[in-house]
Amino acid sequence: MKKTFTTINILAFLLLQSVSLNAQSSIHNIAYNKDGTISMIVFEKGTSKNAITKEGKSTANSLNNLLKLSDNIELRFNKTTSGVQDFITEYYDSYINGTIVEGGEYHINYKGSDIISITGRNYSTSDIVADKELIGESKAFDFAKKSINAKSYAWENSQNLNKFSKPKGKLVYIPIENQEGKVSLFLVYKFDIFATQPLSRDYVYVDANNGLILKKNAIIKHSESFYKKKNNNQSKEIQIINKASKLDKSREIEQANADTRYSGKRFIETELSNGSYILRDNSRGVTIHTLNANNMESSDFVSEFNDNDNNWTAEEYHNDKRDDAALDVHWGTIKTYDYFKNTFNRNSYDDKGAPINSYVHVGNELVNAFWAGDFMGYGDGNADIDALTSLDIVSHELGHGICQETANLEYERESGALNEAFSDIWAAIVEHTYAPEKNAFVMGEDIFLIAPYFSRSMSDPKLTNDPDTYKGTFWKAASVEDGCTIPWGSINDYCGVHSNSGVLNHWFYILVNGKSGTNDIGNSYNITGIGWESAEKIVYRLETAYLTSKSDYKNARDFSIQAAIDLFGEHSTEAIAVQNAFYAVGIGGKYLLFPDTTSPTSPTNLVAKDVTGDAVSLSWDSSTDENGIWGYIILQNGSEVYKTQETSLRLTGLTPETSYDFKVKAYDNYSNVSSESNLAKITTTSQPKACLASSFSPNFFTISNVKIGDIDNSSTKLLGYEDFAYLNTNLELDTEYTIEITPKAANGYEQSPVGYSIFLDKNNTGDFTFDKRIAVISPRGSSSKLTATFKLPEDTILNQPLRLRILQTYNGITSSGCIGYNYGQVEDYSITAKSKKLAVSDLLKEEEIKIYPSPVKETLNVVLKDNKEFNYEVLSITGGVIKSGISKGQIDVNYIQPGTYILKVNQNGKVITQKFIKK
Ligand SMILES: [Ca+2]
Ligand SMILES: [Ca+2]
Ligand SMILES: [Ca+2]
Ligand SMILES: [Ca+2]
Ligand SMILES: [Zn+2]
Repeated sequence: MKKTFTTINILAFLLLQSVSLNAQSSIHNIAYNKDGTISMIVFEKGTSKNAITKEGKSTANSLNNLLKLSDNIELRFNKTTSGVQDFITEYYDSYINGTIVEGGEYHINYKGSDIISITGRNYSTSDIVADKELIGESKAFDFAKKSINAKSYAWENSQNLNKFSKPKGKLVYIPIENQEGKVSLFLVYKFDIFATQPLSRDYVYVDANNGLILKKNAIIKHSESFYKKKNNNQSKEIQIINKASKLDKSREIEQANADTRYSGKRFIETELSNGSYILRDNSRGVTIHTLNANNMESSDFVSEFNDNDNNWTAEEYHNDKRDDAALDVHWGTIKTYDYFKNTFNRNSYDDKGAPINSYVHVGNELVNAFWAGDFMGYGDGNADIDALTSLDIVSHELGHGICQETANLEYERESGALNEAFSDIWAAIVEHTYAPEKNAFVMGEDIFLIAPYFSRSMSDPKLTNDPDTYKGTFWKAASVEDGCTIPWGSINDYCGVHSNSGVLNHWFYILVNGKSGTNDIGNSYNITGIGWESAEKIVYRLETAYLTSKSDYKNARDFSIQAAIDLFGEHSTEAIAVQNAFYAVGIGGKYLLFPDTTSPTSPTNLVAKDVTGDAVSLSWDSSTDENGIWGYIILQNGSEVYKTQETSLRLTGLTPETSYDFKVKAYDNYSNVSSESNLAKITTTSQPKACLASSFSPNFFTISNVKIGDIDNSSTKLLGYEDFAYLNTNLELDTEYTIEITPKAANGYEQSPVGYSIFLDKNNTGDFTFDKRIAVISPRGSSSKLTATFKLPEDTILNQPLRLRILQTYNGITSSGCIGYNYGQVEDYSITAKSKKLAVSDLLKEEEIKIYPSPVKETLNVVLKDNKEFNYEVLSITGGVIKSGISKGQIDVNYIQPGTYILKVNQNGKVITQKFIKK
């Protein structure tokens, strides 16, 4: 299923052809993203960083060569971070013509003067679909603000101490997923929109071309999924403005006793201020400050928690307001800070000593806690769930801050699930370190007063309906192809981030603790854990040195094995355990002591169908292998033409009226190839290859059903172009037809104007010029069925399948059927034109003809008044010609299947049709 990166030296060799001599001799191995681009290069041990850098500075040119980037992608140095030991990581960003490409980051890892590895992701200029700035920043801002639709915003609030000014839009490129493994770059304005009523903070991405909201990326990250917990109401008013405290070393620091709500008696550091003690700690070289948001009851709503004698007792604070929750937050924040400082010498979440401010009593019975970009907020909970301030929740939230400043995993889809998992993993580690009596491998056990008495389990994610196997039971749709179109917090939990995190959570549990069992995809395993200390080092290195914002589970697997190798050596117990624990959660092959040299079984039941002039659909039954299947190779007339990890595909680019042979082979996880499948043969039709047309971002609008003639076709895929040209209907000239189109819009886009242009390739040449447009539907909302009427053009070629193309386009119609554009979908069908119906005067009168018998078995008798020859056709009920010829009165129907037929008689230009039944 997945390829291990330790066994791909052949590919590494191919890559060397284009790399400078220095780097050539020094590449150890390479790993790939699902789309085939390079995700990681690992260098031979002892490779000097001068192999790709010059006097300490990376030369962009050599990086471009190594990573196979196109010339107009410029890698710019962003920052350096230091890890444990003498590891150093440099972060780079991609730019195209001076504009940053979000998600196009690379990390280069060094140890002393040696280069270890490069990881990252490439989006190339060939992916750009829209790079025109047409709307201007201020209009873009209006669209962004409208999309949030809040009552008030941080920059409008007089309390904000000038911290938030009206957000400025930044022009950036962002990749948008179209279908699995395929993305397009869009030029957008990016705004940081911080709403205070109701609370939300997102990066909002507005298409610079037309103002459509392409994407939101949550800056505020919650401990709980909104859609999972029913009784959670985010719409209540919340106002929080971070009043950041400045570090003032002159202040006096006191150690105090705190009777925490969930962790018993603990020591905290406080500060004497105006005669009483407050929850502010300046003793660590950063300010850790815990404040009271007062459920928004006071007008100056943020205040200090105060105590007169610095003995914060349960008698004083274990009250109905749950004030002691603040002591858990303060203590938990201090301990999380200490953990990262003591273990990794990390100074606050940003490693630059940023103050850590927390607000308790946020909202009214808010059943959530959150990280908001530079502070944290905690709700009081309700009757079922206590205040969300337990140690694991506090360290979870601060964990989001660390992720934000390092891997910065995008909070959606698989990267968002990794982001959530890192927070849970840090929560487990901090809890294990400072409160070993708690259950480190479950989240929220201190606060859940109702079953199952916790929110997530890392040892058994299935207890809360979360997956423990990649794409196994309870896996939530994460990709567009899987059905999660647009990531949306309240609708789909940003495509399953709080649920799919279960897979990495369970990986970490197995890595620490060990486990034996069989996962949802049938991998059986028996793993000895490596313990907390080694596991946490690997996790830290994975997050801070290797992962980038768009990384997915495959990347996490490949990179963490390398992180373990960096720390503990190749073939070390730790590196093997990392690989095997990923195998246990369904990602990649297991570590093998002796290489796998056995081929998979060959694929069976290869079927080729839905043939047009240039395309065919292939499907087959999957192969098996003791160590798992990586993918399949398609052979066309004996040559390899395509690779896929699926068991079906639509193959295009064929030549009309040509015979083809297809076969399929399987690869295992270790590059062993199976023998060939059965042969599937086809001959393509006469329809020529058509000009290209596609929407690049069908996430927003698609065509979900088309009815025309006998065709009634529903489709659900989010592809920019769907080829249904293998579906044909007969239409007659000079007859009015109705085409009915049912559109589908993503949530929130139902009212957006979408138009339709319908083209017919009436002379079968494969293009769709303006004169071939036969109908349009002007732009309108996408919530109901739409119709257009048309007649076939007089000069339409008769009696052969002709391509009919429907283009669904956002905010307009199109004069050409051969275009690529942003939003909507293109679908092709076929029609066969038939000669027009004759006028009544041209028809034979009924008394002029007699047909018998009906039902008929062998010979149909036709008696015409004038007893001469006539042309006839026997038609199926759908209009297909079964038989035709010239007769004087008798037609042999002996070999026709039983059923109802139409006899069409033409005598001297006069035509009549009559039904008959064949028994
Ligand atoms: Ca006291
Ligand atoms: Ca816990
Ligand atoms: Ca094998
Ligand atoms: Ca469709
Ligand atoms: Zn979270």
